[in-house]
Amino acid sequence: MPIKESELILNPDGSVYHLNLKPEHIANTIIFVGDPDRIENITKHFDAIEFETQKREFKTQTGTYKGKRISVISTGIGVDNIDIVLNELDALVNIDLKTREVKETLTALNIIRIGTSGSLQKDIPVDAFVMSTQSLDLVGLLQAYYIEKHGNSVLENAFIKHTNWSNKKAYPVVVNASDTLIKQFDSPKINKGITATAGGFYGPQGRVLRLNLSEPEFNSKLDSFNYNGARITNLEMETAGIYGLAKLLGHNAMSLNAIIANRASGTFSANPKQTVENLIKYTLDRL
Ligand code: R1P
Repeated sequence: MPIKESELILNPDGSVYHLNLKPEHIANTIIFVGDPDRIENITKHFDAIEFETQKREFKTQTGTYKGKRISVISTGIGVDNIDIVLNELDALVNIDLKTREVKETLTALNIIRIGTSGSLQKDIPVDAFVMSTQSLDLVGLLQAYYIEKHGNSVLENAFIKHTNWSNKKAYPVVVNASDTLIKQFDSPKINKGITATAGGFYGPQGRVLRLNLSEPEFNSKLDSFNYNGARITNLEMETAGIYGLAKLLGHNAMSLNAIIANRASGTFSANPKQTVENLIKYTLDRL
């Protein structure tokens, strides 16, 4: 059955609705960033750029780095955008946009996020890097999708017990990064841990400006969680959505975080741009 026009929306030129992309515009290796302005900081290292487009916060540049074809896409902020980006990228490779039928042979994309994030642990200071070996969905995006078996139920159960998780909140799903991409981007100088993905920047990450929190002790519950050495290293707003949807759709994903704030010590990087630049070079060196 062809997918209806209201469900898979295409622009008049045949590109997918939000990303403005056609299948020939993207590489199989894709770097995600949040901020559209971060794209040039990556592609300035490229041999050449062959294609560029932007609609809203979704900007794409595709080119080659040391001969390897790579697309860099900005996702904006939050897992609501990740839902759009992952579904539309998957449509570009796995749905025939002319017949609107799912292809018989599916393609797996390699997705690497280069993001900024706040550390929850004193020993992971500002300007450090964190590789998200797993991600914890605090938002509930994944609950819109049918999941036969959750990612890592032992960790999920341990987290629910440790935090005395209210069953009025979305179930906290834990999803693993791609083992292949973990190996490719690992090094002694990178920290590793569980990245928690929140549904907002202030209250949902325990920040208090003028509003009181419903659960003031939430961040200390996160940073004190430890299950056989597995601990929550950092908080941001996209990784669990990327890992969950990549897993469900059959893509490989891995997220690297430039730590620009340390929530445990209350500090912020003196030069966040340089930290992000360092992480970009770290990532490109291993591509
Ligand atoms: C919040 O300032 C934004 O920064 C972090 C968060 O996940 C959120 O998107 O990541 P990016 O710098 O990649 O956007």
